[in-house]
Amino acid sequence: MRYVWNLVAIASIVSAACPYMDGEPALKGRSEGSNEQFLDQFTVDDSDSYLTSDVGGPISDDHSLKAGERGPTLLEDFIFRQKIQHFDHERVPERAVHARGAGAHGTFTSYGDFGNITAASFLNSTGKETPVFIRFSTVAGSRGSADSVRDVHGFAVRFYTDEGNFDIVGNNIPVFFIQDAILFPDLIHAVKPSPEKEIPQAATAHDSAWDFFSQQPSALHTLFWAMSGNGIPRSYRHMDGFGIHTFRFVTASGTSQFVKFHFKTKQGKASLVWEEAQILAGKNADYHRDDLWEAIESGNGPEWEFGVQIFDEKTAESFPFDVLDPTKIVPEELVPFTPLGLLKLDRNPRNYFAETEQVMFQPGHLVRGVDFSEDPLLQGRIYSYLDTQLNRHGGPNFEQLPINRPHVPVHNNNRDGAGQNYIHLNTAAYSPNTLNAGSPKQANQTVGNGFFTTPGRTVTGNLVRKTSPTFADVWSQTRLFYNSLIPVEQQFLINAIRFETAQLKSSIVKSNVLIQLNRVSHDIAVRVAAAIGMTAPDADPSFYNDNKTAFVSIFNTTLPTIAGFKIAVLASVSSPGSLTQAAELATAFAPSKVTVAVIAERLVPGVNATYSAADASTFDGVIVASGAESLFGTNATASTFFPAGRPAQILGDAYRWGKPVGVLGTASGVLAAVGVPRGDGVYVGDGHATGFVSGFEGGLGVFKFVGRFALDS
Ligand code: HDE
Repeated sequence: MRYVWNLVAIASIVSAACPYMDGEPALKGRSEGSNEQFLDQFTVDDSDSYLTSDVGGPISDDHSLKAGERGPTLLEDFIFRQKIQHFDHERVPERAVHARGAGAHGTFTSYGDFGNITAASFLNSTGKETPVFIRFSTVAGSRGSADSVRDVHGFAVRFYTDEGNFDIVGNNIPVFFIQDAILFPDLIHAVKPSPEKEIPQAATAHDSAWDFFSQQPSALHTLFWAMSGNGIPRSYRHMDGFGIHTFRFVTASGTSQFVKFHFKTKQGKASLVWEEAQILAGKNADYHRDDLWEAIESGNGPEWEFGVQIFDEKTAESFPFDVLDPTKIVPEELVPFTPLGLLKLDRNPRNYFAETEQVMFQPGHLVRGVDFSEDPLLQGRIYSYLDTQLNRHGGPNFEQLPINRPHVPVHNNNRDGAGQNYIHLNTAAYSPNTLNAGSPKQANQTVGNGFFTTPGRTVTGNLVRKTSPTFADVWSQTRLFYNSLIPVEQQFLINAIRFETAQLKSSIVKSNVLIQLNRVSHDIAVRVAAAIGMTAPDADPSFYNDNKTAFVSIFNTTLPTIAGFKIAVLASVSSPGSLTQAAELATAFAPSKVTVAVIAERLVPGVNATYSAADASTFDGVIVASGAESLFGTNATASTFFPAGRPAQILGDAYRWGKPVGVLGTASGVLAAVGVPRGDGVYVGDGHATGFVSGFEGGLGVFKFVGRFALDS
């Protein structure tokens, strides 16, 4: 038997767990290593080992202990009881929101020494590296729901800094639905499936959600972002992250400024279209999870530039909105983005449960140099995460789980509780004490590099249950967002609202929705009303503005990289030439890190997937190889290997969903057969792939050919 916790690992666990050992804490400086190195000490390697009981003795567990071969199982069978009991307790409560997600490890590298704006140590020198773990998620769906549902997406980042863990528990949308944390249960009850039927899963296309949105119009701005492409990103790699709330950066000497945290994707922002996203939810419910995993495994780990919008409190007073209101962005025209460093994900978790499921982020995981603002949504979150995590873990020691442990020693007087990992040696577990020479000592701004609240941060006021009047205008920025989209994005947004509201049963809710939409734009209200058999209210220009901001549109840019994209080459086993050409295409696309999946009737060497399994929604572009044309059009050979018309459907869907499509050599005739007109994003090549590939790569960078989508006239 070999239970592979090697001695070195055990020694480091002991020293990690015993922060009161003689001399320097053993883990000091470990944050310079990767998360992988840190987590190595907790891994279990079962290779070449015998099965053991939970307490280490070798056993066999493939039969229960019975009284006779046909007799009942005996109570004395501790092996049976241990195995079944552990299984019975395998699940922990899923997250109350953001249950569905995927995570990965990486590194943050600071661009410089930013001591002039923050005392945060992970930003105090050029090139300083800090391990990170990110978890992406959707909000409303259960743990097993599909990745490509329309939703706000979680973007939670943990920095394992050398002064403790710092979490930015953000989203991919820079604003939130409500302005006061006390409304969160109301929002989530309205959005989650109906209590009696538990329908629909992971969707807001139902009455209670829109009832809440129209009664609580602070929701409009976020709702508009969610109904736009931001609600259905191409992947986790293709979205930005935002801290949403205003926070403070504080320098070591105590001067502070407001900051908004941003993570800007280096892959470019990209979005699916709605029908594609819906079909994808059935064809590959794990699409985003897969994409992230594959990108990292193939060395194309995603990157984000981390930075802030930084401004002093006096400047904030000059803005026409309140920066404490989480339904507002600070347009980058008012305060530009200051880049601080680069975040790169480069390692997948080794155990989903231990790492991704057990990671517990908290807005209250702060480090020296960062402070809260008075945003009432943020204030409530500081409580909620700790509380819900106690429920998920069943006790207060979840911070000791490997994925949650800081990479620096923990010294405090918190003791005991279920699952206590540490063997505390200090018997004077209180402060002040003399019996342990006063340790652990209080640390603050001047002593011990301690966390400190911004000096001079003041609040005054009567006790009230009210929203600040400075939070009242919830329509102007919703319109600002809409104005800033290109026409096709506006159309997608309107179509999304049409799709959702057409499923509402209550005409009162529908007319309340129109009242609110009309306060954003009469045009939107009219266009939605037309789809749901209602009449829009009269225009109310007192609400309207023509302002625009850059940086919010998704569809008007070309992606800076296509690495990690996947294209399908449609081939046929009855045309060996088409398979050869598919293989040549795979080689030709390899330098740009685009993967080619060869699709054919059945699996033979060189074929990656069958027509019955493949779907356009899972590819970023589709090419028909020369020789595969017999599978298309009215004379297509019937096959028992795939549903009738599937090859043509893959090509046609790819075109309808705005993707680049291509045909080579004798396959060029399939365009007409499938009804795909020649035009932007349709690439026609000769029998060889030469010259064709670079054009197609350009098409992948365009990503969506927006001219193919209809606009309301
Ligand atoms: Fe959360 N949120 N939230 N939220 N949130 C949780 O904490 C909550 C809000 C966000 O990948 C829960 O550990 C309240 C805004 C993310 O593990 C819970 C309010 C933003 C994640 C909770 C908000 C977020 C959560 C459930 C209103 C963007 C997933 C499990 C005041 C800035 C983190 C958990 C992960 C998770 C409460 C609003 C982002 C219930 C009360 C605004 C990314 O505590």
